[in-house]
Amino acid sequence: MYTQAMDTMGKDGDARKPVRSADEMVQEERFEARIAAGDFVEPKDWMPEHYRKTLVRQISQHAHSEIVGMLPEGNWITRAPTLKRKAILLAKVQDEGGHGLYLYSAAETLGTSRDQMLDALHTGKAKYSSIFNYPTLTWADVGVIGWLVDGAAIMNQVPICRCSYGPYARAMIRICREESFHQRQGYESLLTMMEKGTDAQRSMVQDAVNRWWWPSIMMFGPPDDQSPNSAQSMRWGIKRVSNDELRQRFIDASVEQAKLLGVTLPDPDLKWNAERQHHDFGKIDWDEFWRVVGGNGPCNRERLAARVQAWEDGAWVREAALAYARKQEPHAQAA
Ligand code: FAQ
Repeated sequence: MYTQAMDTMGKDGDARKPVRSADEMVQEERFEARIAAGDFVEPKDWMPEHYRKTLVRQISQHAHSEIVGMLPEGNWITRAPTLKRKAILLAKVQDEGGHGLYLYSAAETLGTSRDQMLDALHTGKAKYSSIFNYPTLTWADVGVIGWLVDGAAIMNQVPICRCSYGPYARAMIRICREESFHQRQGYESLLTMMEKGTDAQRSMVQDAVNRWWWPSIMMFGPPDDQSPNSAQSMRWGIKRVSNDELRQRFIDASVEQAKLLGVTLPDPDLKWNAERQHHDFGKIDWDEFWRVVGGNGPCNRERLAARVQAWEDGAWVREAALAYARKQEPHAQAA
């Protein structure tokens, strides 16, 4: 019982800092100095445990978002209106799968295995972006996901190319280039429907914009004053720009793009504020956001079930790959 007084390591939720050895303090000072100098941190470098955990949390959530994010659009591959649109959509959905794989690899360099991360996803312990729990009801949803969802993703992810953790930053450079193509193809698909389509197609686009606008601006996460991870992540250079600032930049950019497209954004309070040099916007329904993040959005159960099913269906591939690797071992040893 008395040994409890010796528990100096600081438990979860305990604000006390764990006691550190002189060696650790020197390591931590060196680490902070490298962050301050803008150097990259690499997998074998010493890093504080909390920095490692924060990165695994964010990168694995990001990876899960990419692979769950394949589902809403994947739903339309067999129903794409032309061969050209089908080829574009196939490539886009495959790209999202590739992003998930780069990101799982980046997280693995921090000492967490892909199996551990996937287990957390499949058992509902891990988060993934709220946006992918909404349904894709019409073909216009596919264009709107490209325009708004990929657009929001780029706005959030370009600053991560300067993240202090090298493997994450490098993965983000390629991801952002591909996301940029995704955003353009979505916008171009909507522009075609708006300029050359029928009245029914134009109202289909407007309906999709009405349904995706608010969830898209929620993607940036809770307001800064309710974002428990932001302050430390910004100090460590994991996040470079705050949730609210990115949201504002995205709204300002989208207003102009909506005008060119000829659609209305579904927010009567959206207007230019000359003093702030930004657009003011209406109240975001944070209750809806937390409901979706908490597992009770329109498609949460369906999305998770689809990922679990894919994992189970792939069991034979994993078994075959392992059996093949075992068969190669004697050859490798002999060589
Ligand atoms: N959904 O303290 P903060 C894409 C959670 S990829 C669900 O502000 P943080 C590509 C947050 O995790 C889209 N949960 O957290 C694509 C935290 O919970 P925790 C994904 C959310 O980490 C396009 C809690 O709320 N992008 O779209 C969300 O500092 C089209 C408190 O929040 C990334 O992951 C949310 N929207 O900031 C694919 C980018 N927001 O972990 C297919 C990298 C917040 O403490 C088709 N991630 N939460 O239990 C980030 O930049 C950050 O992690 C944020 C959140 C900004 C998402």
